[in-house]
Amino acid sequence: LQHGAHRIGKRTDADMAKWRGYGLGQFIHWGVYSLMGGGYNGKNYSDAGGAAEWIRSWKEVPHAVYDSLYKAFNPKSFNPKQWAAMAKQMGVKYLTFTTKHHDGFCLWPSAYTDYNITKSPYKKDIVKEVVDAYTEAGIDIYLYFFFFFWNHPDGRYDLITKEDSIAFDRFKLFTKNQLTELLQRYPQTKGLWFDGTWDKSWQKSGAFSDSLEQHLKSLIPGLIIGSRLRADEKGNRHFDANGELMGDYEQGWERKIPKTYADVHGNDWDCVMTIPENGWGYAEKWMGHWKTTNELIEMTAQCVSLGGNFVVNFGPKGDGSFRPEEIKNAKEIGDWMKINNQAIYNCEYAGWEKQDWGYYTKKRGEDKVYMIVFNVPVSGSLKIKPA
Ligand code: FHN
Repeated sequence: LQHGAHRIGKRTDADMAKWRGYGLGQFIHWGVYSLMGGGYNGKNYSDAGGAAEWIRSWKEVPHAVYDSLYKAFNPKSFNPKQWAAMAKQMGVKYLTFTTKHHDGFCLWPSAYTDYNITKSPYKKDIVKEVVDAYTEAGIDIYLYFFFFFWNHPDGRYDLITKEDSIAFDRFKLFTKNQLTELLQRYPQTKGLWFDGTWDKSWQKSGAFSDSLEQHLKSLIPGLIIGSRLRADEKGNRHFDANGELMGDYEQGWERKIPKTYADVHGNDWDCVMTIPENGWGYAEKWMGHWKTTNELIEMTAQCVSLGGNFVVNFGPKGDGSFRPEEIKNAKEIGDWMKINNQAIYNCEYAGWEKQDWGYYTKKRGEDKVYMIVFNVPVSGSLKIKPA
């Protein structure tokens, strides 16, 4: 394969070693969709099973209404230092932040489209404010970037005609320019978290995705990019035609956690998780069951026990404030992490047989195994079965 995996096995450099030691991260989905809170005209998109950040695709919402939301985007309660302080107290080591989602609205002053933050009443560079505040708090920054989006004239779901390919070539150049711009404007960026690369047009762009990855890594040596960016020349994503991971870690675990260590095939990976059952942007009405703090802590332990990182998503409101449930979760997770973070940070799969009472984690590079106990047996005794 010319555009398959260029490395077999894990990265061994210091930047990636730091990434695999994070344990706990924060995802933030924030954009003009946050102004709608998942509802329109008294109805909730979540009642129709829709994720709040996808509300523009809901038949109830006229595109003209959605596409003018930016004119009202002026988050009076947005305080990036407070966001970073909440994340710091929670114990997260990295943030993945949406620079642009499916609607294409850029939270930074992009030179490549007018559909950006400078055209809103807020005007200021939100990406810079978030990057600076979190970097100052000692939390590493990963920028989320959605590839395909609804309102770009050169976007194509598939490449059927010659005209499609000519237009999509323009779209690919636009994409490369925006990504170059992001890394040049925010050189503190440790990695990029790509999304929206599932369309046929992208599956047919394996060579471009390969050259783009190499270009981006030339701008920031050590840059970390997961498996959602690349396609190989046969249209395979995440894993190439030889079954090898294309990317520095597997990005397939979204709202689900591997059952066993075998499920991760020895790769680095992270799990990104919503607090409600689905929905990443702010929704006034959350979908289904909302995870308790204990459930989120157990998921953190479960992911680290299988060698991955756990990333909890927060969806700030259009005014920049958080839901009380999210503030409570962050505080309580932080209280737990303050006491127990040694069993999370820089830990890995211990290789011992999993027991019902909870999870083992092992300190990387040391002969130290932690038992994170969630279910104390009636017998009161904890069975240990070292390998
Ligand atoms: O469609 C998006 C969704 O809105 C959200 O951004 C998640 C986050 O991982 N990714 C896509 C769904 O897989």
